[in-house]
Amino acid sequence: MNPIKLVELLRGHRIFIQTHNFPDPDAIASAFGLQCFLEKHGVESTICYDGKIDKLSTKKMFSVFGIDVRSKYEISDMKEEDYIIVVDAQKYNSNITDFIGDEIACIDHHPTFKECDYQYKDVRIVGACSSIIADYFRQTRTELPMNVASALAYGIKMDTADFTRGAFPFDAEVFSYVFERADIHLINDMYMNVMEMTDLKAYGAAIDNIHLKGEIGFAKIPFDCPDALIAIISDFVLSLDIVTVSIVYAERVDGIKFSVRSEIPEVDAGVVAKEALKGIGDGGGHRDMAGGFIPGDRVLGIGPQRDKKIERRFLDVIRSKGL
Ligand SMILES: [Mn+2]
Repeated sequence: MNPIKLVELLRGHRIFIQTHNFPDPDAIASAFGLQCFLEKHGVESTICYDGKIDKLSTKKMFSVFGIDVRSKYEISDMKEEDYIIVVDAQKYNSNITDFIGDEIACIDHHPTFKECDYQYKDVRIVGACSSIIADYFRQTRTELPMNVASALAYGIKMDTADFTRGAFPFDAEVFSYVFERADIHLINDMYMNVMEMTDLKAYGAAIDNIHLKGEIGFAKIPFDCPDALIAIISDFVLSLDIVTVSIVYAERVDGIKFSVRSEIPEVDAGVVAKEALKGIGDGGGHRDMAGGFIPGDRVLGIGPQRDKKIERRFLDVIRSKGL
């Protein structure tokens, strides 16, 4: 897609850039990069999201890179005719709130589950949404400020787990482009003092509760825990030498939240999450990383020995794939 077409489409309208709910570093960096790109071409925009930003590392991006984002409570004046550009997500996904404005554009790197007629659509299966935005600057030779280059570099690093997860040569190419223009101190700053005491408690609970079924590692966090942290703990369980698939879940007031990881080609984490939760909840995502949820009102319906039943569902699906 030609990003200049997007700029032309937006002129004369009020523009919102919306990330998925509970935005992660790639979502924030993509939105910030796009906002700067549009501004360089004379289009003002506001970054917005629903949900909470629970990770200290994500919040820290605001001060380190100088990013201004608005929660849904701060954009209550959005109107139907306002334009929304969805980044790092797609309309109709379960992880994004349908705001009143008109979703006319989508820039994302996830597979499409439900088609939507955007006027501008740039969905490429690459390692990070930040890579696509970085490419906009590269393609069009648009001036890329140092703080924006640094944020994009950080977004690419985080979403690809330093090029070890879902990364393509494209991600490395555009990374090299932004890294040349970045301030290494800003990027390094993002890696310091980002662990909170609550993170440590969740790690502790997961370590206490971890158990293995062959190469499959399960861990339950028996208390409220933000999405981003469950995901990090799932990565942590996967990092065990004997684990190739990890399933970590937290019991929250609103329901049970899952994070699934796979490092082997036979097991598609997205498919496993979807099939294992079929009928009691919802799940999906990438081959290597996925999420899922059982809403609170469905949790009671699972009945006694809930953990066993949940595990059984995952084991049955994974074993049917031949593991
Ligand atoms: Mn992403």
